[in-house]
Amino acid sequence: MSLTDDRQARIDALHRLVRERILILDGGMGTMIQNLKLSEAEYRGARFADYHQDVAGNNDLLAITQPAMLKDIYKGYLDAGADIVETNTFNSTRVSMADYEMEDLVPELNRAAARLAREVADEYTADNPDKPRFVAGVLGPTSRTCSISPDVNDPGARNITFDELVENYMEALDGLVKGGSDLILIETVFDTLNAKAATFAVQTYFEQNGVELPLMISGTITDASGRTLSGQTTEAFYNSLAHSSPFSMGLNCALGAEELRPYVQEMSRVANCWVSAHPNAGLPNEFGEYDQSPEEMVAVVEEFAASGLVNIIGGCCGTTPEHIKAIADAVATHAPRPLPDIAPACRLSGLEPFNITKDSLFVNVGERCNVTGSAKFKRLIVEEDYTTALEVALEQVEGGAQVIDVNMDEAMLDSEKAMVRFLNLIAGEPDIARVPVMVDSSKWTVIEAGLKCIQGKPIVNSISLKEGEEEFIERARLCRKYGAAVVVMAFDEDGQADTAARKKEICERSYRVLVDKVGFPPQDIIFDPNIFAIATGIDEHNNYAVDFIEATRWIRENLPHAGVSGGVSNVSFSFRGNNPVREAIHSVFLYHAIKAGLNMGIVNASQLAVYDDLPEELKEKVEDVVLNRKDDATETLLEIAEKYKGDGSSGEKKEDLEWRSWAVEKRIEHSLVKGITAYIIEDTEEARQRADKPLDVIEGPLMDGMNVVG
Ligand code: THG
Repeated sequence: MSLTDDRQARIDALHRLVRERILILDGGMGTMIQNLKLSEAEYRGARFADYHQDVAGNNDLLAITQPAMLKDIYKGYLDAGADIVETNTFNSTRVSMADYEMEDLVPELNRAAARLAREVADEYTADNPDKPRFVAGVLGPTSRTCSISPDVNDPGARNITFDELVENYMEALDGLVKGGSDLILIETVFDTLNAKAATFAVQTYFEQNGVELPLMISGTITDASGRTLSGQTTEAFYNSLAHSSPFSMGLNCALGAEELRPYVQEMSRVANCWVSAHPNAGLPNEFGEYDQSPEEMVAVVEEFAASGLVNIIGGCCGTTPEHIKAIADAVATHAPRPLPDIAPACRLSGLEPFNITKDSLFVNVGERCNVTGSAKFKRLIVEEDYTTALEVALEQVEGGAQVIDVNMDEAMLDSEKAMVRFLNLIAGEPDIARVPVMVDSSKWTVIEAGLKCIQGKPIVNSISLKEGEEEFIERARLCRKYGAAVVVMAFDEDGQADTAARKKEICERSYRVLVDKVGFPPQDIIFDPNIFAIATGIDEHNNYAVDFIEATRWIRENLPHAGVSGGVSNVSFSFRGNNPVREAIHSVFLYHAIKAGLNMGIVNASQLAVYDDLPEELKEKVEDVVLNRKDDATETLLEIAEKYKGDGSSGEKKEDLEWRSWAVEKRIEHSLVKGITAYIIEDTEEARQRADKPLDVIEGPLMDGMNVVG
């Protein structure tokens, strides 16, 4: 398929016009149809007069049974000044049409709805070629949610899968495109995973058919919580979908313009594309009706334009041609929002955004939800004790993990199933789901199954050149389509890189393939130049940490915007059973690697020792090992290691309360560094008693403590 010349010309005009002025979207369709108070017979029309079930309320059916009525609504909006009309296809997907047993009508409904909008738009364009009118083919949210459980007793349950949604959207898209849509509008998104499936379908459809239409995405902030129904903030929502390179992102429905404003402002601040808003006519009254007048609405909406927040504006529920006319007239004199200058950064999300910018501190990725890295976690998953397994995730987030790694690679498990189950359960725990996930597996099928469960922007751990360039490219493309950042291992057809030279060579080659051939954004690439165990007794291993650190420095200096990560606990494997020494090795290793540019690491987040707190002797001997400074470094460390062993399990160390005898400032610092909350009230109160004013406590000991944490 290729676009006709006039459709391509319209798309070109759209790209030009959006820079010149604020574009006007039409207003409410559902509420306009409701106002017509159509009878069952009118919904049915002649064609479905004998249909076996009631169809009143199936608004999308009107594209077939009452096209003239829909055309009149469009004419109202086009007369009011709308540049873009939306197809009446909010529910024209198989899952939604199942309510009326009309699944098989889906192709026809989409095509008919788009054609109808096209006809009216073309009439207006023909009358006034200086004001071309556009048709946005609408993909609605469907009646199912891909990341929310329909069953209160089982938060991990789902009544639709990502693949089913992709199929639904592909079918609808075909009708929308063939019917003549100029743009695709994924709107009223209340579950971002549904929208990710829609963008996946859009991209697949474009690839398969050799077409490309501008894509608009519009989310819905459900209520005053400022979140989508599936729990994301506006910026998290943006981060989850930015990979689809949309023409615009914005918000619609649920709220009136006034309530929507803070979120439109947030979108305007973060979006590297045009911004749209189509709010409701206020909040519904006690009868569920919208009664905000055009004058009232325009007073708020004009300020959006005056403040430079929007590029495309229209209305949703309760808005009428009068509202749209008032809005179009009011915003005509205001300049459109210019595209902001947004620095490239790895912008991840869970329920909340997590941006890794050039000023970010080291990012802790929690390692404990790993069946090969934790005997306890493995037991919980094998025994299907997911409730306790979730606690492992929560403890890490509370202990400072900013991302959580999830790995289910274990021969005894159905890894795909365990990955899906665990990720679906996490999605229902806001205290865990607020952070992004790192999907860790050596099997691509497990990674892909995981990606289909994540509404945020995750990290894939990992891809590499191990199986050659072709497979690497294919997987990188898929990661991009699912909207994930990637960890790229320093691994190629000849094996894992161990020397600094091999690490650099493979990372550079990987970078060039990703950036030049795949078009992968470099800020979404995180290299892992392999952290191997040191002090193993094998001489060839002695320089592993140095090689890693050197490669890290080179990557950060030579491969712009890419990050570097690694599995930190690997480095100390040879001291298994002696946690204090392992933690000292991690601490020293991180101290030097972070200085060289390591900006992320898979770590035991709640057990990171502070470099400055290490006993001098231990620090020196560990440093000899990590930096490979002395031939007998390993032997010397082994000799002193026993002394520091303690009971070997620092995770369950008996509480040592010696620090309670310290000065109050030192106690507060200790609590902050260790994340101890038990004494914070009494300690800050003591500090307050000694201070002149309460603010001095914050600016004094609390900030001093935070600086040590930093
Ligand atoms: N790079 C990338 N991903 C990775 C690794 C890497 N994922 C897995 C691993 N390496 C990082 N995760 C861990 C997790 C736990 C341990 C080490 C690395 C670990 N566990 C203890 C042990 O095995 O002795 C604890 C065992 C227990 O509690 O039962 O050391 O390098 N991209």
